[in-house]
Amino acid sequence: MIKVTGRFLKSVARLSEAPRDKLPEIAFLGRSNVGKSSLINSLLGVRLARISSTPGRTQLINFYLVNQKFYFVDCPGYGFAKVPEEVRQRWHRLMEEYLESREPLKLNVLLLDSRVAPTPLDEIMLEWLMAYRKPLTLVLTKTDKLSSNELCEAHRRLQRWTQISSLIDYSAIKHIGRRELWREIMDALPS
Ligand SMILES: Nc1nc2c(ncn2[C@@H]2O[C@H](COP(=O)(O)OP(=O)(O)OP(=O)(O)O)[C@@H](O)[C@H]2O)c(=O)[nH]1
Ligand SMILES: [Mg+2]
Repeated sequence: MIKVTGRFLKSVARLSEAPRDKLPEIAFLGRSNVGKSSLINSLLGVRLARISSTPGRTQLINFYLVNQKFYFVDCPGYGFAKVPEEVRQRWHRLMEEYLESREPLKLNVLLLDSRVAPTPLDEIMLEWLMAYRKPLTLVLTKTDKLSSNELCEAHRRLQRWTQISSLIDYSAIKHIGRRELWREIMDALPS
């Protein structure tokens, strides 16, 4: 088990409010309810990030300081139908600016729900992330809900969808994939 300490630092609505200490950042992205906050809690071994059964709760970018050395960045989810247009546009501006220009950002972790096919918005997010050319890891979430056959099918679906080979099966409930994802994160951090 990797020993970690995490603490919530701040939530920001504008990039100008983000930490200025230049510590490396690992961003967790994906549609609302995909399991970003749960995954962060699983990685940290504590319930720091707020989890809710109501999608679209996290509208701000949340920074968690890990081991005093780097940040986990819990990004606001996309694809929540009930979000007003103005909020959607604000999300777009904030995330585009963050992903495009954030120098300390070292790794993007894109979460996809193992139970459903990637959505058109996942497709756009993937294209965005590939265009920014930062290291990228894909994570299939909630795999505890699938049988092994269903999980194989989810992998096949994803292989048809993207050539990206860095893919980790995760369960935030059973902590499956934790060690593997930590390895990717540690590899992405400057030594
Ligand atoms: N069975 C199972 N449920 C999960 C897992 N991860 C998350 N969930 C559930 O999925 C729901 C959404 O989880 P969150 O972690 O809040 O999702 P999120 O991506 O942070 O959502 P937003 O903040 O709204 O964007 C909650 O009810 C979680 O308990 C998992 O690995 N397995
Ligand atoms: Mg969340």
